[in-house]
Amino acid sequence: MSELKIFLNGVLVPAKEAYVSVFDHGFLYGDGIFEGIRAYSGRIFKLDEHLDRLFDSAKSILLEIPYSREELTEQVCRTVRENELLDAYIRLIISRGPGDLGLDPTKCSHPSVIIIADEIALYPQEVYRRGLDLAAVSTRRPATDVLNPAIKSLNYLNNILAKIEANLRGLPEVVLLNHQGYVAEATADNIFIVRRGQLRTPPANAGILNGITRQVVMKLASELGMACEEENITLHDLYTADECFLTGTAAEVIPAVRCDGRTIGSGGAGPITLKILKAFRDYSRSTGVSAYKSGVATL
Ligand code: PXG
Repeated sequence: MSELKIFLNGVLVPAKEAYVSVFDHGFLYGDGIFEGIRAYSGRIFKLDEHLDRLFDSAKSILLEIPYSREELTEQVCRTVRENELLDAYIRLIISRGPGDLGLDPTKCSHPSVIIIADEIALYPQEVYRRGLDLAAVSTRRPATDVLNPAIKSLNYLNNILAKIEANLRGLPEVVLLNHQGYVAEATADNIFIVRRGQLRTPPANAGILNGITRQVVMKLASELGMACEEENITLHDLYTADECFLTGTAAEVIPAVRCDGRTIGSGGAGPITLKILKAFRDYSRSTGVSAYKSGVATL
């Protein structure tokens, strides 16, 4: 494949020339925000919802995105198009931009805007049949009044610390509790359990990122006639659930069959999980903003 082109502050540049300054506060302090978005067959899934969350994250950290929603939509499409991608993972990043060596964000007058569209690395298909083995780790999600996980910021050290625990245990994913000790989410995925036919997921304010996949799954479940409660989940609830699955842009809907040595339900991908996974796959491949129908980029 030809070299990737990266959108960098208004220009598509070859990947080997796509650099930001060492004074960028995204690099110095993790001061910035991002979205991870997926395209299926050239159509960008839930782009509006991702842009809603991006603009909310920006507002929360008092970062002014130097493009309108319409311009960002067009530039995301253009980046996919120019790289001739159909199934893609898109990373949209807005950092505070270059400043000085102090923390003060007002010294950064030009946010850096980056769009990377590339092929996507997926979990092997057999994991969707066999299911994940999880563990609850000691790293907690920060309390919403400390660093709200609802902000999709470039500061992912909390999640990375949990990922390090996962790596040390040889596990692909782990569960983080929130500051109250309830189950919050995985390192880059939300969590659902099923008990007696009912779905349950932690509430959006329980110290989680309110995932777009999570929201789609809740809607699909209700359309399938399944109730989904947003309610606190304890580790006991997780261990004794009939089924468990994780949701996220990359993973979609992935079964989890063990946690901390406890077998969840039958120990295999459960029937409700598989029904939701199928509904999600059908839906995600039948909707989205076409990257190939947009007009000429106008920046
Ligand atoms: N929780 C966290 C902490 C996340 O970062 C999700 C849940 C799921 O949200 P969506 O909107 O995708 O359903 C995320 C997002 C990757 C990667 O490379 C994925 C995320 C974040 C960073 C990297 O797979 N997931």
